[in-house]
Amino acid sequence: MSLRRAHIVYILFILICTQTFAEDGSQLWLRFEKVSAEISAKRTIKTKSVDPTVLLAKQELEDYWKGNNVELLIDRKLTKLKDGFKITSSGSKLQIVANKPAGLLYAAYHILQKQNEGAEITHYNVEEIPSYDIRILNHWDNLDRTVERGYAGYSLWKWAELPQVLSPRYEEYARANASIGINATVLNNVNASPQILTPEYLTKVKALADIFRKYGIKVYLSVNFSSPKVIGGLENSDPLNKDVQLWWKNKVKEIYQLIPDFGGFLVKANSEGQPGPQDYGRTHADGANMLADAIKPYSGMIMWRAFVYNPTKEDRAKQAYQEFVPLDGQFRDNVIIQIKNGPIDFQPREPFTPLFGAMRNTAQMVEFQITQEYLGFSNHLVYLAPLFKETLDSDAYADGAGTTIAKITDGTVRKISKSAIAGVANIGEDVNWTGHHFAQANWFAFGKLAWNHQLSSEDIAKEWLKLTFTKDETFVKDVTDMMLTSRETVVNYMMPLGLHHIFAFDHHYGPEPWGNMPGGRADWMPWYYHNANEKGVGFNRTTSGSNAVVQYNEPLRSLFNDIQTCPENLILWFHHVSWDHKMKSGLTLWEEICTHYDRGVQDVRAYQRLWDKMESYVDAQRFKEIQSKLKIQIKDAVWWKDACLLYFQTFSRKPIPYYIERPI
Ligand code: GCW
Repeated sequence: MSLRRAHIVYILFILICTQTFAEDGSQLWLRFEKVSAEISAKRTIKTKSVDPTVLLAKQELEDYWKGNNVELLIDRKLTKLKDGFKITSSGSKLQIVANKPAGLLYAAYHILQKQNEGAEITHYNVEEIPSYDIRILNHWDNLDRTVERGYAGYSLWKWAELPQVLSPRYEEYARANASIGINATVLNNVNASPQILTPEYLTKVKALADIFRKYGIKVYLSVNFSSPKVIGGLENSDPLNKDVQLWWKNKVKEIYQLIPDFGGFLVKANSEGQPGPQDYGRTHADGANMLADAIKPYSGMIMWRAFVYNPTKEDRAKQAYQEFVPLDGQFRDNVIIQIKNGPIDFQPREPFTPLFGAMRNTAQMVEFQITQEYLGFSNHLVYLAPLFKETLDSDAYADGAGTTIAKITDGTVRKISKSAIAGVANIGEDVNWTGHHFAQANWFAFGKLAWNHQLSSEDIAKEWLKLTFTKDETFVKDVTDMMLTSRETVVNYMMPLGLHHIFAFDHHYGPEPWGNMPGGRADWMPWYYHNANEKGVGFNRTTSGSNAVVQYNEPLRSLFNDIQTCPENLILWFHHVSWDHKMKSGLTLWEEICTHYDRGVQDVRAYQRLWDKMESYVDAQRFKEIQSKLKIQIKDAVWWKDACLLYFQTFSRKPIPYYIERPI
């Protein structure tokens, strides 16, 4: 071999190695092993369908399925399956039946994931019907590719290049979503630019929709309520104005001509400065229904957000309920009210929003935040399944005991024409998609819970770890424990016992309980939420305070209202509590606060030690990157502890217990 040829061979070798062994996290949880030619010659994957989604399911199985023969069938009568599936084994083959093509694709990923876990799948019988009809990501991506509250780089959508240039990541994104059952995506920020509805952008949106379709994913758009005026040149955007109604009808028609399976619109109206129907003296129902009527002929949906609050004298936590409950029953059946899990704003811990269940004749859906706006961005390891489940499993007592948020929103207790659940995406163009390798688990967990809200946080964590890292038992057990406690850990070092929104102004990263801006909006100031003074700390939302408790059904109302029965993890959410108040532990409130902050710090230190022990189980790149992130997390945890305790101490005037880690 000439020197030159040897050189080329060597370069090729390096390229192949880096391709095969690149452990940059770009493959997410999709690390199935290709089957050998020998295995694939031994079994058949059959289908009569020529639907592109079914053929994709077939291809995935051809490539990765090591088991016996598989037959993929569509049964148009089995509507009760929705887009789920049924797997039965008969003789030497698996038969997979679905009502919709996407069901077969989900089944394919299901058995590939089970195969990875080492499950016995030769005799496998299972039926899966998804908890929610629409399992949707909300991207807060702007058209200039910045991402509001995004911590994984710029937006995946390269608007300037679309529709001519199609990044391979569009398809990888769709595949990752399909593999966890996500079937819808809102491409752009709820603080929506009207430009998204121009013909120029709609052809770009179409290009993405065309890629996602095969993966069973429908595209939705956030729309700006003023679009008729801003890009349509109309005099106003009043929902009762006939010209405005016609403008939306035509716009919807234009969209469906390009994208026949377009999902619908997501709307943030009259919230944080966004335009809306109230600008014209109309209600949220007037606005939502006008859009709903325009999109109804195409079976489209309107997701109308309930995240509204104004700088009034009224407690911010009460405002969504006050604005929306009087409108109950007035919304069209293709409108669904999208409600954040907590009444303030994606805090480390909040009680559930009392609006859930309070609107008896209006479809409602939960909005979770997967991106970690208030949880240390993509720097902190925080596994969110426990947070999601805490809300879904909360009993709202809307129709007596057992009326959980899950059952209210999935259509079990109230009929809903289409049920839905949304997660604000944590995805960007970072090589590993989410900034922190462990943040991938939150994307995964959202999809898994949207598919089946009965799954446990633990099972989801284990499945993700096995797919993403290794099946080694020690690794899976220890790292699962770390993941499961990580949400409580962040609550402890940021905002224990129901404290909330004491973040640094605007960017929401570090602590700033002292934050104040003369003349600024009170409800954007941390003291509005913590109310610390010489007597104590916390927001009095009881009957003697803002009376937010009244928005909860009994027995919760009384439970939260009484300091003796209020769960301690929410005590400062509902009560202004004296520094000397005796907690269940026997400590005073002040000591208890100190202890929680310290525990948060100690637990992150324990995660560091644990992760160090995992070095031999993980590839060097991901090991080091996670190790480095934990260094940021511990620095931040100490910062939170010191800042908050020193600040609150100026009011409590009590010593910091000796056992709390120094320096403070
Ligand atoms: O959480 C707050 C964020 C805003 C966001 C808003 C919302 C998209 O700080 O950045 O805007 O909520 O949910 O509309």
